[in-house]
Amino acid sequence: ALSSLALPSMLHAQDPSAPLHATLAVFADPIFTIPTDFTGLSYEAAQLANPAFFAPSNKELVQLFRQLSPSGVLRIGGGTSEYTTYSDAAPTEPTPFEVFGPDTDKTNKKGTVTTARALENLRGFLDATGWSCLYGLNLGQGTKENAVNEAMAAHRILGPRLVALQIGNEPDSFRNRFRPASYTPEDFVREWSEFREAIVAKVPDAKFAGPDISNKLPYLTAFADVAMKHKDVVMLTGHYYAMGPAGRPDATIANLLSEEPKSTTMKWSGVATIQDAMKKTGLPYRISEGNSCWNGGQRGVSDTFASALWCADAMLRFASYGFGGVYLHGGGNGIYSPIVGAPSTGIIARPEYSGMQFAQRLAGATLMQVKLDCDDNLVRAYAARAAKHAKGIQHVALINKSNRVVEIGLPKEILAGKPWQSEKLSAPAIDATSDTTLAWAGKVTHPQTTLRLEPYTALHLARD
Ligand code: BDP
Repeated sequence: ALSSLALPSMLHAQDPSAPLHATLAVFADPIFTIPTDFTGLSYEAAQLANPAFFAPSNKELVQLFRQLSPSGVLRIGGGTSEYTTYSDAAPTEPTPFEVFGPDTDKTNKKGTVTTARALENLRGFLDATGWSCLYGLNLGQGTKENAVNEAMAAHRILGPRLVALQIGNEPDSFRNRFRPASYTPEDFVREWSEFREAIVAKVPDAKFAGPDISNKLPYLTAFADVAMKHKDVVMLTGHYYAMGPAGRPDATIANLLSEEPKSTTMKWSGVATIQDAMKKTGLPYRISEGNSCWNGGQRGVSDTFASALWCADAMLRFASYGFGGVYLHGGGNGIYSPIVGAPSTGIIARPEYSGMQFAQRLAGATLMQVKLDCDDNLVRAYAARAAKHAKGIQHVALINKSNRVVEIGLPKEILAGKPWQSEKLSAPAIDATSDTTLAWAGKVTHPQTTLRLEPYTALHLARD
C-alpha cells in the first residue's frame, strides 16, 4: 500500500526526499463560526432494537462520546430507518442483536422495532453525554400513522435533547427501490409534506430537518423551496461519502487523501448549490451522515490512520464551506466506524475518532480566510479566532496528507503575539489500524518563522 501512496506527491516533485515548501497567509476576513455542536456521529436506526446500547449504563460509550465532544449530535437513521417500526409496547426479549453497524447491500434487511424503552434509555444516554439527537423516521416503507406515533414519543421522551425529526433516509435513492422509476423530487416533497402535516397536527412544536439526501442536489433544491414555507424546518441535511462503493479498485488510501477523490458522492463543484439553498432559506446545512467509503467501508483504508487524516481535513473543509455539522456514520463493528464494539466485549475508538477530535478542537471558533501556497494540494491549512477574542488568531490547523516533510513559512499574524502550544495527530504508519494519537507536542516558541511538518501528520496550534 505504501508505494502507491507516493504517487500523488511525486507527480509534482523532482526529488521526493526533499522537503516541500509552503507559505501560509492569513487574512482578517472571518468565514464562518463553527457551531459548538458541529461534531457528531450517525448510527443506524436498527441499533435502537437493543435498548441497552444507547443507555446511560453503557459507560464506555458514554465516555467515548464525551471525549469526542461535550455537546455533539447523535443522528439516528441510515438505510435501516426505512425498515423500522415504532411500538409503545415493552421490548421483546431477547433483542435481535447486541450491536448493529452500517447498513450495506449484505445487511439482512429484517424489520426492527423501536420501543418507548429504547427512547427512554436514549434520553438517559443523551443526558449523560451532553449530546442532542437528530432523529430519523421511516418514509420509505413505514405508514404515516406509525411515523406520527414515533414522532410523538421521540418528542415527549427526548424533550430538549431532540434537535429535529427527519422524514426518510436518502429519498433521492428511493427510485426503483421503495418507489417507481418515475419518482421525482416533487413526489418526495409532496410525501414529505403529508408526513410533516400529520406530525404537526399531533406535535405542534415539532422541528424538522431534511432532505437527508445521498447525493442528488435537485432533491435539496426542491426541499429548500418547501422549507421556506414552514418555520419549523430548522436545518438542511445531506450525506457525503468520499469514495464508494467499497471494493472498487480506486477505493485506496491515495484516492481518499487526494484533493477530490474519484467516485466521491459530492463533487466540490456541488457546494455552490448547497450554499445557494442555505442562502435562500437562511437555514444551516449539515452533513447528517458520511464517511470515507460507502457500502460499509474499505478494509485497509477506512479503518486506518488515513481515515483520521482524511476526516480531520474533511470536517474543517466542510466548516470552511459554512456547513454547520458533520456526523460520521458508524456503529457495530463497521469498517469505517469511528467507534466499534459492544457492551459485552468492550468498546473502542478507531483512528478516525482521533481525526474527529482534531477537527473538534476548532468547534466554537471562527474560521478565518487563509491561503496556503504549496506545490502539493495534499497539504491543508486552517486558522481560527477563538470565541472569546475579538481579534487575532488563536488556532491553526496544519494537515499534511502527503508523504513528504513540509516546511511552512508562517505569517506575522501567527508569529506575533503569545506563544503557541501544539498538539500532533500521528500514527506509526499511514495504514496503521491502531496507535493513532492526538497528543501534546510542545510549546512553539518565537521567533520561529518556519514550521516543520512530518509526513502524514497534522498539527494543531493553540494559544489563549
Ligand atoms: C448510506 C446509508 C447507510 C449505509 C451507507 C453505506 O444511509 O445506512 O450504511 O450508505 O453504504 O447510503 O455504508
